[in-house]
Amino acid sequence: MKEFKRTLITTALPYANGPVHIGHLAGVYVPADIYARYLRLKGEEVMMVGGSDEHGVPITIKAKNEGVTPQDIVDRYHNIIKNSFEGLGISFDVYGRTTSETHRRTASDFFRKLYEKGEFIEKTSMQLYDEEAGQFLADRYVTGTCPHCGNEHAYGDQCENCGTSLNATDLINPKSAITGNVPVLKETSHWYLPLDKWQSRLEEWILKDHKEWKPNVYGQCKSWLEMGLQPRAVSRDLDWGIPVPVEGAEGKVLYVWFDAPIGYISNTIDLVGDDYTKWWKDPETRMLHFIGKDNIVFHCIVFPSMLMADGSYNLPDNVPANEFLNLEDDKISTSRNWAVWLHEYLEDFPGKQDVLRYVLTANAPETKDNNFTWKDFQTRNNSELVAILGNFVNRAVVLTHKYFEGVVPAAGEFTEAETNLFDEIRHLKDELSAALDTFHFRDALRIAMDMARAGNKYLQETEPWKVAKTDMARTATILYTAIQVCANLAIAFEPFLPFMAAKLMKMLGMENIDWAMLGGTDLIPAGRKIGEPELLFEKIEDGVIEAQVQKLLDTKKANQLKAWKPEDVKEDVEFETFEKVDIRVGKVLECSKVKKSKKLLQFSIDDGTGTPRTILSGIAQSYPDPEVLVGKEILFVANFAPRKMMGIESQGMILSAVNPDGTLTVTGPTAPVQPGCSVG
Ligand code: B3M
Ligand code: ZN
Repeated sequence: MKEFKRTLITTALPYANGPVHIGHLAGVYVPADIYARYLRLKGEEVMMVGGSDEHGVPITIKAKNEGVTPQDIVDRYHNIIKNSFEGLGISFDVYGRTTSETHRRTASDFFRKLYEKGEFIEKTSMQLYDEEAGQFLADRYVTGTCPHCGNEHAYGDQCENCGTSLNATDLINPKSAITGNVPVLKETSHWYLPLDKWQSRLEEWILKDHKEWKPNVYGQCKSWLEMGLQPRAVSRDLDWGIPVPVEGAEGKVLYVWFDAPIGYISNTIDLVGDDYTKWWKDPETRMLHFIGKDNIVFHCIVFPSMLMADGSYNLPDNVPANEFLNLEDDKISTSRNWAVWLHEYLEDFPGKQDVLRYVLTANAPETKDNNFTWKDFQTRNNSELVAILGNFVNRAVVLTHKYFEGVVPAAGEFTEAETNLFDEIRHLKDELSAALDTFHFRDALRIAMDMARAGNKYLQETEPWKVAKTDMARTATILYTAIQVCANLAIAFEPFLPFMAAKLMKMLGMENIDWAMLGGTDLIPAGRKIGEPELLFEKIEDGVIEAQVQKLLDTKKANQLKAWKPEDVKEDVEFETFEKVDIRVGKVLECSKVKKSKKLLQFSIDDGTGTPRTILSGIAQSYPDPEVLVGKEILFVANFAPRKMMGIESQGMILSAVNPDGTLTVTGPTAPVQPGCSVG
């Protein structure tokens, strides 16, 4: 393996169109933070870069829906995201944003250099255009059916169902997200990065030289490469983004996926200025991208092609991408509000940052999608953090206070029990380091927990509370040992549970720790007075969990009602247009199924004229027993042009509500009304 001098850790830049949730954390930020903290403990030179991704269509759509500017949206969410990361102890060395001036300049320069080197192809093509909105429909401005998996809600840049990256023109039955109209094709010209030019170098670099990458990452790259790479547009016809910095490019901005990864570079520059070259161009720097699985192609194929086109940058050494985390067996979704939001968690669970970090690591979706449930959250807290880790430390500290007034006693000669215990800790340290070195954070956490288990077992077997009755010298050795194990735990857990580690270090009077100390038998000197015992974790009661579950149930309910989104609303009509529809109240005289038709019901209605009116309505499947409607007052359109169906003339239309499950419910007045009254 190649030796490196320093490590640059990048973490996917979350879109500033919403807060971050547990899915982001489990997939990207918690593992990246564990790794960065681990390297720092080893004394390595590390930089962990993060920031908000503030361009792209979802942000402009959100702004439009709320009637505010895109800048308002990104200002709001950038701050929420940044503060909540800080709250959880994600130890970014820099957390920037892609609307910064440094970023605009860096991304423009990057584009210009490639442009001047002739690395782009300029191509005119037909793109989807919404005539009514007067706008090209890039990326998320268009939805339609995915040509690969048939998902009807795929976006113009990606299908979230099968993960395929798409061009808007690939969609079947495309629809504008702005007006709902069917778009037309209109000519426009854009700059393309010819990924095909880099195909063979990418194959060599990934498929031959990086066989050690995680199978999910390697596999996705392989299938992309096997499909054959195509040129990809790196500009868009939009007014939110970084203007394409060449002449004649008015109205065009850089594609968000072109500028966002450059954000890693800009944010580095924000932190260290010209020294950024050390982090990005020195071959002795190792670069790692921590991302979720939906970002693999951009970090393994597209961004590396950009870096190769520039020619002066390093390529990532590894891209330890994770799969997805589900919430209570359902896909996490920002738009459906199906998530545990970090900023809300921090409010609801003050002082419990480490519990979330622990649960998300224990359930990290490293090799396959995984699931977060509140029940599991409670169990892991109560039966692991409290019962194993917290319990061990508490016993060691409490007993030291009880028998030695809180002063670490001097140990006598170690017996086999102590030697075995420290042997085991050193052995676990090796396993722990190996797991962390290879990004197996779940395993790593389990191994760290095994150290606490070993401590508990030691106390269970040596029983100092009994020994103290007869042999204080032996008791001293046991508690000296237990305190050393506590110190080891503070080190081993620091990457995972930094808040707990800080508290424990304070209790033990430890100032500086590093990974080399882990496994030590004399970390806390005899004679040191340690702090009062403080609980590291506390039990989480059922009521607290039930409240969180209830919150989710409420969301589910609200989602069922929210069968439509604000952007689904039809276009505005004037009163004169509305007035043209003659809606009236009728009373159902008869209602029966139309023979040979699965869908139609035949109504005879008292419409107030004295002559019953016949109306056919396609609601039979929702009313297996149509009789129930007889005598009911309903609403109908009286001037709906007469239509003949199954040989019967229908003189109007019955108004029904469409339920989220597609069934129909006939609507009517809330109190008795004279048949024939007009509605308006
Ligand atoms: N903002 C997509 C995402 O949040 C995108 C990542 C950019 S990383 C350069 O999934
Ligand atoms: Zn698909």
